[in-house]
Amino acid sequence: GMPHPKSDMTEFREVFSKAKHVAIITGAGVSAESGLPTFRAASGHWRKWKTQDLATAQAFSRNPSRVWEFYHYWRELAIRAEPSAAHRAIAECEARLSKQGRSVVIITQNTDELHRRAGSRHVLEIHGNLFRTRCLNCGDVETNHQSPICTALKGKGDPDPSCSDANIPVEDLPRCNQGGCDGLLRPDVIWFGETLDSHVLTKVEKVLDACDLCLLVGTASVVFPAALFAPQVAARGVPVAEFNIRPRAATSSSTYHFQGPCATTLPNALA
Ligand code: BJW
Ligand code: ZN
Repeated sequence: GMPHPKSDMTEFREVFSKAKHVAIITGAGVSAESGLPTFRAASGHWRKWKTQDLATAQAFSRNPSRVWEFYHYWRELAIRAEPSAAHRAIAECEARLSKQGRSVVIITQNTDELHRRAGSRHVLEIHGNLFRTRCLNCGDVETNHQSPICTALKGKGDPDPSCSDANIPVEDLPRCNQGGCDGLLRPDVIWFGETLDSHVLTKVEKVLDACDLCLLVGTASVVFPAALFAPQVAARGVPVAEFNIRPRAATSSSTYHFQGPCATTLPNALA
């Protein structure tokens, strides 16, 4: 069977000190200590729905107002949040290693921009970005940090299960302002059933193929294709170090597992 992952920090730091190309795969757990709820925890529910009920094109076409309320809530949370000690440790590690001719690339499933705001330079956002919109009519993609993104969403998006839908008329939801298009905008994130951007995936493949150390931070590793990235690296015999509050999984392909909040474990590991 699979060997159990080790939790030997001294040995990890030895491996880390020799690594030239570090790939860091992150998930919602890295933003948990910035106050953003993770997806698969009880706190990850919005009203009476799970992410799987809201983060789909079907949900959006059935009820764009509800889905926009959900994303408005997320955007407001993310705008107010500050990068955690985990984001900062990753950014400082990249800055330090790059001066030594070593590379760090962050492959994040998060859409909250907190890695960039912490100062990380090489970030591949595989599930898109909360602060970009895409027009359903003309396909135009825009960066948008306006909050609220439209007047009708002001004060909406309360996650409490007792809250009812705002039922915003579709013409009052975010609309495209490209030369008279006026198409309905959607958040430029990757929903279930949608394929990841092939240009981003090509870059991810290069990073995974080139890395000689991989960190897996704060992700449940249940969403595909991201769940395959660390096992793919491990299959080449490259060490994978997992940082998660949950206990190590018997099925884990990681070489190292450091249990605990990553805002505590990472700064120590990457110092
Ligand atoms: C801490 C911590 C602390 C907490 N310190 N740790 C069956 C088999 C294979 C595939 C499929 C299947 N059925 C369906 C699929 C496909 C589907 C999929 O994988 N579904 C699974 C649920 C089974 N995947 C897709 O649809 C993807 N596309 C695709 O596959 O295209 C090809 C295709 C097309 C058509 C049909 C089939 C295939 C696209 C997936 C897009 C996911 N998008 C979301 C929403 C993004 C927008 C938004 O932000 O709203 O991305 S879903 C959501 O999950 C979000 C996240 O990025 C993603 C990953 O979650 P993450 O980061 O792992 O968070 P959590 O909450 O799950 O875990 C947090 C972890 O942190 C936990 O482990 C905690 O313990 C830990 N933690 N605090 C350290 N302080
Ligand atoms: Zn348009």
